[in-house]
Amino acid sequence: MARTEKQKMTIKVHEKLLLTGAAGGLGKALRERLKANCTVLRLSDVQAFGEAAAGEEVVLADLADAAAVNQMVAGVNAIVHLGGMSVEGPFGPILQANIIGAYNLYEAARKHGVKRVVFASSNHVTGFYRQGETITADHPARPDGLYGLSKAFGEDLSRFYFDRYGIETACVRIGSSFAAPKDRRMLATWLSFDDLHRLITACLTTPVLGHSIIFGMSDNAVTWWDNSRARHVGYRPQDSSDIFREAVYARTPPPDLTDPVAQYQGGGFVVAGPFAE
Ligand code: NAI
Ligand code: 15L
Repeated sequence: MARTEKQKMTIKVHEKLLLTGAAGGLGKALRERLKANCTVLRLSDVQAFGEAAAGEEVVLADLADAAAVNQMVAGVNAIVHLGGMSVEGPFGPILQANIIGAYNLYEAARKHGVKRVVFASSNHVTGFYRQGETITADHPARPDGLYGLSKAFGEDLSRFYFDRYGIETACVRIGSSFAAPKDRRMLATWLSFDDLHRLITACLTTPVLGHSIIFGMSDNAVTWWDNSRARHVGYRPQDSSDIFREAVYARTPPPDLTDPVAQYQGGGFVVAGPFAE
């Protein structure tokens, strides 16, 4: 009998799941949703975010602190890694949280025998492709800043840990995951919270994940990304930005096509910085 998407979202293949970045926007959106994917959800962040509820554990850890990350990972079966700097900024914090932090996370996964990771990469790994282009996971990275570069490092790092140690990773190049698209660009890049959860569930449950790069987007009519290289993941988006199109057009001016912000997929990130350290 064919499984429905709703049934599929309730499959628990992991006893204990670690969610990093739990205090952030997406961490908060996923906290309740991910309880369906495990028996115990371990939540972690560098900032305090309250007590553990039933079925939860809370472990505060700075990703840049290898010993703390090692403890954070001990005893989990899989990791959804959202923690880190999530926008363009000075190199110091990006280096600590996203580059050293990613290394610490994969070293801890290796030591503790964790075999599957969902890594929150970003569309800013390929932000310097033009908005009129459609790219696949096979297109070379064209990061649009230090933040995008740090995510490209995370993707390469995870590929190394797959090739060398067999740790499977889905690098989810999240587009724009918010309650609703904020501007015209996000009509192409939007990923609903429910589709994000569907995508993570697919990555956690597909029999063979390997090392996969997948663009994190809903079923938007306008898109710059082709996910055909990731069919084995089994992600079927069920939301679309299309229902927001009219309202977004009504409240935003037409794009200035001479402006790099409107020319490139990364939008405002392609002109952000440099920042003082
Ligand atoms: P956010 O900035 O709201 O949350 C990130 C969390 O990481 C924060 O709670 C922060 O305290 C934590 N963090 C930062 N440095 C840390 C460190 N050194 N150690 C431990 N924790 C640390 O970001 P958001 O929107 O929730 O995004 C989550 C992840 O998804 C990020 O990795 C981001 O780069 C990625 N992403 C998000 C997109 C979106 O549209 N929301 C788009 C593309 C990627
Ligand atoms: C990202 O990588 C950021 O984490 C998020 O805050 C958004 O700005 C998103 O990209 C985007 O490109 O809209």
